[in-house]
Amino acid sequence: MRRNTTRLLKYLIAAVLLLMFGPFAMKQLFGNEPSARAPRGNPNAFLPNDPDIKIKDIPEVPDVNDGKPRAIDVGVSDELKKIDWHNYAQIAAEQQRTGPGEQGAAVILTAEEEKQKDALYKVNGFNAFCSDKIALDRAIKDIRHPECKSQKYWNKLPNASVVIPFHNEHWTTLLRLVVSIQNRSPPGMIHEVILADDFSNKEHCGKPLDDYVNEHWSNVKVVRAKKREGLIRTRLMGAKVATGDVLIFLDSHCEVGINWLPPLLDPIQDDYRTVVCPFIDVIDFETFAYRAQDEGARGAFDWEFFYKRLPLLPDDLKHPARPFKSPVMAGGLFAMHQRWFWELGGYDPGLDIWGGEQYELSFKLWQCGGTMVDAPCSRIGHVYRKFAPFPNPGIGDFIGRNYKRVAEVWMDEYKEYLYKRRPHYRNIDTGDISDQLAIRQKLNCKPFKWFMEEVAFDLPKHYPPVEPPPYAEGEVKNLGANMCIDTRFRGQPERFGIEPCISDGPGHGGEQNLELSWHKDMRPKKRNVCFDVSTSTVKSPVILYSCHGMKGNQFFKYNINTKQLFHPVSRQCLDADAGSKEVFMNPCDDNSKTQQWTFQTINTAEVRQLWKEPINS
Ligand SMILES: [Mn+2]
Repeated sequence: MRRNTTRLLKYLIAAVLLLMFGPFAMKQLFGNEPSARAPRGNPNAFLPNDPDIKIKDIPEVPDVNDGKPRAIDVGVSDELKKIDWHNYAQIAAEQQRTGPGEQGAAVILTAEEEKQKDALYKVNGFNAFCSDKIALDRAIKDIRHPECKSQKYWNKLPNASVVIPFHNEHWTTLLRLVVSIQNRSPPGMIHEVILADDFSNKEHCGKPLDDYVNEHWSNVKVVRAKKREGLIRTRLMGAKVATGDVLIFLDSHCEVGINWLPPLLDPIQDDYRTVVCPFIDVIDFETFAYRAQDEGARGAFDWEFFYKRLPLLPDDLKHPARPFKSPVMAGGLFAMHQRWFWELGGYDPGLDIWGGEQYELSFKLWQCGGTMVDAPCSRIGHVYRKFAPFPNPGIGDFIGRNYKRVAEVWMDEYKEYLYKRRPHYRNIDTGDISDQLAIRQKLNCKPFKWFMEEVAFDLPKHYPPVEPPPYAEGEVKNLGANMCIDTRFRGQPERFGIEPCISDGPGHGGEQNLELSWHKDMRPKKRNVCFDVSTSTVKSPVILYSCHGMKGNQFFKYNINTKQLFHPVSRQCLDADAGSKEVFMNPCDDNSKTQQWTFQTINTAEVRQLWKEPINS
C-alpha cells in the first residue's frame, strides 16, 4: 500500500515536471530518448511491417555526435542494479550429461560410419552425419575466462529478437542452435527467434521445419524469401519482421554458450547505440568438438578488404572479462538495438548476396555516433565449413561492387588505397548510392579520417595503406654453393632448395625473386607464403607457410657484416647444401661459407636498424 502510494507520487511528480518543462524535462529524464520500447505496431513505430517496404524514413535523431551515451529507459520507479544472471540449475543439469559430443567432446565415427558420411558432407561442407549423432541439447564445456563466472549485469535488460538467416541448413545444426538459445537464455529475454529462409529447396527446410517449430516453441517463427536473395537481404527480411528490442543476428550453424545473452545486452542497456559482438568459438567441421579460437582480438581489415584482426590494447588485457572496443565486426554474429539498426538504414539494401556488409555497418555505426564492443563473456560456437557447398551465383563481381559501394559512401579519400590495389574497381558501376549518402548527411556522420585516427588508430601500423619497401630483395645467393634460393612457385607446407641463379645464365628458371619484406619475413615477391621454421635442431627444415605478418616462426633478419640470415626464435642461421640443394637451419657459424647469403638489392640503413631490433618488439 505504502509502496504503491510512493510510486503513484513519483509518477505524479514526473507528470507535473513534464508539463512544466516539456521537451526539456523529457531530455533530462529519459536521456533524449522517447521510450525505446515503444508499443509495437503503433503508427509511429520505426519498424516497417511489410518486408517489401523499402526503408527510407529514418526517425528524427538530433545531435547524434555529441558523444553522450543514451541509456535505455526502464521507467522512473524501477531500481537498476547489477545481478548474477547464471542459471545454476541449468548449468548443473548440463554437467551431468553424457553421450556423443557431450561436454563439447569430439565425436569419432566408426569405420562403418565413416563410409556413410560423404553424401551429407558434400551438401553441407561439414560432417553433418556427425552432427546427427549428437543430442540437440548437448552440453558444451564452459571455456569462458574464469572472471566471467563472477560478472554481473543489469537486472533490467532489453529483450531480443534473434534473426537466423539460412539457406538449406542441415536439420540438426539448425535445430541445435535454436535449442541452445531456448535453454541457455534467461526466461522471457528471448522475445522471438526468427528463422529467415533464403529460398531453401531441401525438403526438411519446408513443412517439416514449420511443423517442428509449431510443435515445440511458441516464440519461434519461420519467414521465407520468395526467391533466392542472398545473405544480406535475407538478414534484412528477418530484421523487418522482428518486434523485440534488440536484434541479434546469428549464423545458422552455431551453438550459444553458457550465460551468453546478458553480456550481449548489458552494454546496449547503457547505450542503445552500442553494438555488441560475442566471442566466436570453433565447432570442428569434422568432429563437432567445441574449442576456443583465441582469447580475443580487435576486428580490422587490410586494403584489399580482407578481414583482419588487431591485438588487444594493454587496458583490454587488464580486464579480460570486460567488453572492449573493436573497429570492425567479423560479420555473422552481433547484437544491435533495432532502433539503432533502422536509424542507420539497416544494411544498405543495394548490397548484393554477401560481402562488405560487415564493413558497411561497422563504419557507419562508428562514424555516425555509435560504439562497437566485443563481449568476452558471451561465447558462441560456429561451424567453420571445410568448403562452400553452394555454387557461385554467377552474376559477376558482386563482391567488388559491394566493396565499392561501401568505399564510395563511407571511406572518403581512403577509398583510393583500395582502388590502387584493385584498379578494376574504378570501372565498376555501384548503382544508385544517393540514399546511403543521404543517411550519412542526415546523421551528420564523421569523416573516415576520424574513424582511422580514433577507432582503428593502430591499423596502419599492421596494414599500411601504402606498403613500405622491403628491407632487401632480388635473388638470394648462397656464397658457399654459388646458387640461389628457388621457391619454384610452391605452396604451403612445402620445402624448397637452391638452384643455379637465373641471372647467371640462360636456361635457368624458377622463382628466385624474393624479399626480406617490411613484415620482417622472407617471401617470394608478390606472394603470401613465407619461410617458416618451427624447430631448432641441426638441419631444421624451412617450409613455405601462409604469411601471418606477426614475426614469430617467420621472423628473419639479415646481418650485413657476416651475411647471415638469422632466425631469432630458433637462434639459428639459414644454411644450404650444394650437393643435395637442400635449404635448412643450422647453429650459426661465422666461418661457414654456406651460411653466407647476398641479396641483389639491400636497403642498408634499414637492414642495420632491423638487426638491432630485439626479438619481441
Ligand atoms: Mn557460417
